Amino acid sequence: MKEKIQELRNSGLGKLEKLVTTDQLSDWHRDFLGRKGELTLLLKQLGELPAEERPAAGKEVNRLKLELQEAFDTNQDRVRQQQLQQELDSDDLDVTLPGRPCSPGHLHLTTQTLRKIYRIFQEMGFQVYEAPDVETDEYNFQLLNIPEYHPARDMWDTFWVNDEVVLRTHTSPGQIRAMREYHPNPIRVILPGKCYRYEQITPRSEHQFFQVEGLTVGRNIRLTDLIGVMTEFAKKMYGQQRQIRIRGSYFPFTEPSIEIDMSCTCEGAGCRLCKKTGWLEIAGAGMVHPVVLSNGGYDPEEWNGFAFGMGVERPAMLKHGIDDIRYFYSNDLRFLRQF
Ligand code: FA5
Repeated sequence: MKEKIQELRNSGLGKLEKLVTTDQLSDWHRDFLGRKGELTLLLKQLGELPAEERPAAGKEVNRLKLELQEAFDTNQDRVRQQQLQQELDSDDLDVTLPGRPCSPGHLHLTTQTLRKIYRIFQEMGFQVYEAPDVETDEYNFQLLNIPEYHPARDMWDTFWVNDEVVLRTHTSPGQIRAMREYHPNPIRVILPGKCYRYEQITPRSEHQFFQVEGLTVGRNIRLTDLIGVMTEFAKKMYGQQRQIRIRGSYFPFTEPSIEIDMSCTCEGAGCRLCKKTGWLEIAGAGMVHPVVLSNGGYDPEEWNGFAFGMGVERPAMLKHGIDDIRYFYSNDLRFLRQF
């Protein structure tokens, strides 16, 4: 047995020193140390030895195994170094040249704005609720108190997928989905998401843009709660000096309906942004219409709530003085890198 061990040692180490490629190394490993390799064969032969010789021989075989493994590791380093050196010698690669700096990416301005909006509303106890981009006519219009042939449908130019399916024109259909899911509990959520409108693209209007909807449902919620929430939002988003102004408006899914304006940074002096009015529109809003509440499963005699909906790109434009919404979707790095 001793001779066999010595023979294997000599042949293994001898062959190993002559290897020059990593492929040859793995063949060697398979032949000597692999599951069906020479060493395994030797281990199996131990069983045939007389019992008194087995422990000593076993020790020897194990020592050989360690020796071969160590020699393999050393030769593997040697072969890798040699291969690297060969590649360096044969290539025009100059490893002393400084590398090209790689610029890390960062979040898109829309995402940054959305995250800021989430944070502000989360501080006021709102959860984020996500609803689908592709909606049915029923959710996008009918359940929001906009029946077929209702003139209010003209307020939203719609991309129709087929007679019943649309790309949502606003985040308001999420109100119904949230109500049906949360019923019969009170609700305080914001619903962010992309909306689509079959619209002429202009510096202020895109055919895809983000909105953030807000919805509360509870008992004894008042219009002043809505005004309080929007005032808090405007101050946290745009600065403590900002004030809120309310104008009457019309949305089929709120009653009464209002538009919320925020005081402009020019503080009434009049500037291009506010078209010299001193006020900027930030959201449409109102008290949830009783029909919408009952479509969501809530008894309007017992429950009420408020809802609001605002754009995301337009507020970001106001904040950063951006004069064209098309920059948001044009992937121009010169624009994106500024934020
Ligand atoms: C609505 O979409 C209502 N669903 C808002 C609402 C919700 C009212 C809940 C009451 C209760 P409106 O069409 O005004 O309203 O759109 C809301 C905001 O979306 C606008 O103020 C604007 O910031 C943004 N927006 C609308 N159309 C575009 C567009 N084409 N491009 C960019 N932003 C747009």
